[in-house]
Amino acid sequence: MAECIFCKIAEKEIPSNVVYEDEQIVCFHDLEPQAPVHVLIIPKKHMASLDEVSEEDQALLGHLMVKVRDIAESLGLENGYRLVNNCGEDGFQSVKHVHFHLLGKRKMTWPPG
Ligand code: IU
Repeated sequence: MAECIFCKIAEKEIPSNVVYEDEQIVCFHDLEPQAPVHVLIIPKKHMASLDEVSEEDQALLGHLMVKVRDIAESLGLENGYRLVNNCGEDGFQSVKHVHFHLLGKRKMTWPPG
């Protein structure tokens, strides 16, 4: 999608600090980290939010989920982590391209803000 900043990151039109990449997904460091480790995991395919995915995205999103453990391990998160998806206005989603925040290396609290 031409104006999507995360599509541009996925296509390397905008530089990012990439942690993991394969043919379907990219993981890169968040520009404004909210924890000692804070990366974003995105599908390369543009999808605006989890509210707008379709059945044909099932394998891609399943692939992304299965890779979370490997990415967390590569970042030294053996003590646990939090995986977050903000969806829509009430979910505080600011970038309209599906992304999962992977946060770690600090003790999280609940409920989230
Ligand atoms: P949100 O779930 O849409 O609210 O989070 C978007 C995140 O994307 C947020 O943590 C930003 O710091 C992050 N981000 C980034 O890492 N690089 C960018 O170019 C932009 C946002 I725009």
